Amino acid sequence: GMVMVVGVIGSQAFTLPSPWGYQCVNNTCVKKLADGTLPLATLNECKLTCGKMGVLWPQPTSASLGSEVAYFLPSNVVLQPSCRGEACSLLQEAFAVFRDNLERYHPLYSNGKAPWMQPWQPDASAHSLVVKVTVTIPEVKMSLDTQEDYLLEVTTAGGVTTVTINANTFFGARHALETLTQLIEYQEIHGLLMVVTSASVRDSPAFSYRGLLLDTSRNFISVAALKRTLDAMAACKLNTLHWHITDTHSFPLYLDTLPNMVYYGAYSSEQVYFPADVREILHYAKVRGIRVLPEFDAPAHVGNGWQWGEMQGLGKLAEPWQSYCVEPPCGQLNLANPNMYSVLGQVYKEFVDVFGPIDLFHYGGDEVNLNCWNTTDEIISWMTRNGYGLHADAYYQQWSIFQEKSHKLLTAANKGVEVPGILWTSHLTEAGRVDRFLNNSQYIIQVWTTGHDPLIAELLQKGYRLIFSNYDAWYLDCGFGAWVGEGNNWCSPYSGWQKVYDNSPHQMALNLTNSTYANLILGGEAALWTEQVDDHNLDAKLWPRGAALAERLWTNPPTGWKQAEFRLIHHRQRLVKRGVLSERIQPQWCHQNE
Ligand code: CP6
Repeated sequence: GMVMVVGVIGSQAFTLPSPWGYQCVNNTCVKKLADGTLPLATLNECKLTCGKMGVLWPQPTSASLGSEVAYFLPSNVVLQPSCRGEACSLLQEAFAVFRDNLERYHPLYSNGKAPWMQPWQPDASAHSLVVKVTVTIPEVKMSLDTQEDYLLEVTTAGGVTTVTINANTFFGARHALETLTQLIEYQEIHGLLMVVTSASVRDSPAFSYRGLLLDTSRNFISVAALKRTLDAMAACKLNTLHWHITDTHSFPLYLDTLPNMVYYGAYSSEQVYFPADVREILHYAKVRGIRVLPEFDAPAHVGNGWQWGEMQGLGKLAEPWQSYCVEPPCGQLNLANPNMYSVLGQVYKEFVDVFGPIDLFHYGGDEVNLNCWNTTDEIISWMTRNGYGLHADAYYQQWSIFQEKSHKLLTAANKGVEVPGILWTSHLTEAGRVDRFLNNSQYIIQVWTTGHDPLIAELLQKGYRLIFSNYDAWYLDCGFGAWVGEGNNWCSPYSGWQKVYDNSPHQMALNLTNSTYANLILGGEAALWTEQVDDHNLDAKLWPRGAALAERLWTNPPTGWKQAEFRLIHHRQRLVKRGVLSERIQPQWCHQNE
């Protein structure tokens, strides 16, 4: 094709093909080669960013953006904080993350300076960005009542663009920095970053619980991959990483006083989270506005890790496994083992030591299979000896007592401080049974089962708070049985990002969420069960679908996926720039031609 010589680096001439030479001027790509100096882009490359300032995700409550931009370098950004206590130190850290993200958007930092790039214009590169942040509350604790709202104003005068952020909490301020990141783009014309010169954003989330579940038992997920997940969650203002840390398959958490758990339960000595790893993850998450919610799933979904000494005799490895559990290997805690509760209490103590002090805990409590208990001789004779009977409800009653005891043990482990516990929907929470088997509306119920209309109405009437994770919309894995070789060989249900986006907690709560019940709907969570996932495909499973969830839970717009598609395509590029291997949504052509 036709080429022309456009410049020299050192002694080496380089050439660019002639279609290059586009610049973004007034939000349009125009060909500009007149003066023979460059920056240059192809038309396609120019279109990637031109006219795309202020594409926000999740969409704020209200935003008005000016149409002018100012140019600056990442090094010309300063923070002017007004805060007290822990909020101040975290703000400094969050600001460093913000700066780091800007640098990732800038090719000088990621790729080195492109040879054809124009020298920075001193006036433009000297333009500075002053970020004034006011946080009123000094304490930094993410709870279900944490105020995450913020105000963000951008004004420009005399070569200085001033960003004013006001928030009650560190978390609100951090979200504002995330929004600010989205008011900044890299502009090839100058090799500088550009920021909108005027903006006003008022923002607060529709739901206080906006979660992602990650299972690290079926397959191990590395600390690096967990951090990458937190980076992406932060970009989307998701605030809860629900860590389904253990299950029947493996026990990857090292407990100081119960090292047998990983000796028997970890897949390998490499696939272990040590307390220092957990603390690092907790802090990394906090700086990014995320609470890490630990789950210790029991009395079902236990197994590997518990086979030692006094804990032997749990579970049921009889065949066919389908008679004893939903997924092999089967395992449930042995209610008749006198050592079980003392070990369980110690497990809670260790969880609280590394995660604590905790203010929210997930007990699991799903998918108990009575056959596992009522075919185990030791348990049958214990039931008989104690006069409990052997009918199904007698076993449910013992499970219910197990749950009550678990709650007491956890409270004791948490130095007597009682915290709300989350339970999956199960036989204990069923319509018409919840009074008998649970009867404590302090529990928060995570609804993963669907099609139980009477259940949701009853739970709301009885004052239970709910988190929605309906498997037909918000499970990010492959659904029932896809991992069992002899079972399904299809991936169903599979939710595309559009389906994730178009479902809402209000719909999932059967639109019962009028003024009476609205405050009982805490939010929602997408679940990634990892039977078929590890570090290598984690990002593609989570993103961009996790981003679709995030806008549903933060903004809860009345509109559907079609209206969101263009913005999501753009937001996906931001995730990629943060090192997240998100799936693509459309050919790049679609990104350019909006
Ligand atoms: N593991 C645990 C699972 C599931 C649940 N709990 C699950 C159930 C059905 C589907 C996908 C996942 N693998 N501990 C249910 C809450 Cl379709």
